[in-house]
Amino acid sequence: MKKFILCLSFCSLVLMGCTSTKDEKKPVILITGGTEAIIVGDTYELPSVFVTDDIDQDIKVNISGDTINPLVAGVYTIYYDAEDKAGNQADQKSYTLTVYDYQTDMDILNGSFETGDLTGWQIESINGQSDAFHADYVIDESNRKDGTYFFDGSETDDDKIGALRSSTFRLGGNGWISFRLGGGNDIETLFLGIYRASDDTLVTKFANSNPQKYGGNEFLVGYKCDLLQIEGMVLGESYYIKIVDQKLENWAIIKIDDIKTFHVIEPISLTYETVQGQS
Ligand SMILES: [Ca+2]
Ligand SMILES: [Ca+2]
Ligand SMILES: [Ca+2]
Repeated sequence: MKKFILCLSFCSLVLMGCTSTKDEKKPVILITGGTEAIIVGDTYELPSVFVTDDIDQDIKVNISGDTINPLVAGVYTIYYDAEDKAGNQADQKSYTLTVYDYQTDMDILNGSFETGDLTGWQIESINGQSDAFHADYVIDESNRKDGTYFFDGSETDDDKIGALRSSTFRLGGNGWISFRLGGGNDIETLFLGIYRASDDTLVTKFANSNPQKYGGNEFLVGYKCDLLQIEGMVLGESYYIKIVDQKLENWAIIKIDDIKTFHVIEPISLTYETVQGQS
């Protein structure tokens, strides 16, 4: 009798073993890295692709989708599939590379003031005055700047007014803009405006909305905005930037640096905080 019981236990163990070796779990595909976006002609890296499975080793990855041509602008997507020996299919993964066209007129001239003067910029008058802006106010003092130089309106007095107009740019890339502003915060009288070139209409504007971020108005603060989320801003259309100072007292100056109107990936949040434009 004892032998019979032992045999039953052994047989059921074998049966349980058989059941647990049946492969019902699908493999898992992991992709890491890979360049997100480039300019036509740039190099890029494909992502690393790994497959893991509960039972099978060395599962092959099947690759399908687009053939990337970094010399032709476009959105390229590659798909990754895998199957274990039992026929379980992994969830499909994909990788997308966007190749952007770039022309020099997609960015403004001297947006970081690295010429050390106002090359590429035009001083304009407001009510016959333009004293808020002068090439001498492009300085190389210490600040939270980009490169060596930035424009510092505090080189003159609060009660000076005027405007500074950039070269025209054609909106391209992923549509993001980034810039650094310091000085006063007043969206009505002291701002960075974006104007449509065809009719000189103010489309959107930004103030130094977080002037205390680094402990005082004197420090430049980085901002970024997805212009394609703003009504009236479309890829391919031409715009220009105008820095306007109509403010007369109480931190009535503006500091500017690092204006970039062409990006292929979103500017990093560590340096540039996201802001919404105001109309
Ligand atoms: Ca499996
Ligand atoms: Ca600069
Ligand atoms: Ca002023």
